[in-house]
Amino acid sequence: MKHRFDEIFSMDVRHSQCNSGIPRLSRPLTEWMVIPALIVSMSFFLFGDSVHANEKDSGHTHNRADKQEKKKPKGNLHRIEMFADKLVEGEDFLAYRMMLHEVTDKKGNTTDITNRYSREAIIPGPTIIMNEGDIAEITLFNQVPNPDEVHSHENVSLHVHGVHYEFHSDGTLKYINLSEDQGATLVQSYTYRWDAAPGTAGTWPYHDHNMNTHNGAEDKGLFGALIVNPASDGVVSISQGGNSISVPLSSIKKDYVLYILDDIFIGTEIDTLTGEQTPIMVNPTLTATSGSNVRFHLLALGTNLHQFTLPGYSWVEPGTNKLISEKAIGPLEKHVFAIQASADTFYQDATFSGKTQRMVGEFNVNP
Ligand SMILES: [Cu+2]
Repeated sequence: MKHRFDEIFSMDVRHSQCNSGIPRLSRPLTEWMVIPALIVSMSFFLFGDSVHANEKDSGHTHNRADKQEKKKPKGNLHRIEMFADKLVEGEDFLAYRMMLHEVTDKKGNTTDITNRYSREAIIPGPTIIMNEGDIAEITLFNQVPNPDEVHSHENVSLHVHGVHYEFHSDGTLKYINLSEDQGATLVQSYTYRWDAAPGTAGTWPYHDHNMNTHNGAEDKGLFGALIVNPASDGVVSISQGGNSISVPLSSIKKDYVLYILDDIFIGTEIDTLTGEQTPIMVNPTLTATSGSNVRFHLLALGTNLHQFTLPGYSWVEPGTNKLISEKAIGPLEKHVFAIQASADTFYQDATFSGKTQRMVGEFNVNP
């Protein structure tokens, strides 16, 4: 089934429940953005002021990276440069593009892993993979052409869920955080520091929170995923012969990042051995080798409720030993699970609207 790119974002993916703009101040995010607004705004007044109290502003206010505490990572340091760009084939779509990703370990050895990523701007954006204990310094450049013609606000940003960061790395506008615009302009990049502190393992979305509106141009394609793997000796649960068993994280051969929009799946397939990331676009065919362990990362945007199924397979409900073969996923929810690939099937949204809109893709298992 072919899809024109401009069909992709026919629905509203406004991220209205996102409590962004909340200075989280290294507080772990344990729930998906459901902190009552009152507590949130109170915490801003309590903590927001203290952050700025000892700040002597030199007048240079845009790239605040220099003001952020340069905490040494327990694990690796990731130095990342990304562009926010126009999608090559899309009329009015925007997308993130990876320019540089270097990883420096504790011994000071640096590896350039930029070639793992697509050279183009892609939707979803590059999947950033860290381990618990790692820190990422991500500099974002604004390459969106003619912003005044298309967009009412010229800043573009990165706002992430799940990991820790200081106030300056929230990626929101002054309109929300009452202090500063935390995004890249056409002439000034902006650097964010993400701390994958202990307890932040999981799969998290990141997205723009500046362009078009104070909620950002997420509905134009500016979103992606961050995977934080457990620090060491990580295990994942898979079902085998009707039981839940633990297998080492290192046995996972493929990661599938699947964003569920209102009427399509769109994603990236990652070969965990080489790290290579392949954009797989709309309702993609996923591939696996028979007998290998593979992991699904489902992230929902939009406003619809979905019922994810993978006929012939069951998997472990996260945090339990229970096996399930379908999962209801609502807006802004996520679901991560692993299986052992054994037979061809398909994945789909089994709700009525998911079926009528043919939200289905193949899962091909090769010998
Ligand atoms: Cu958000």
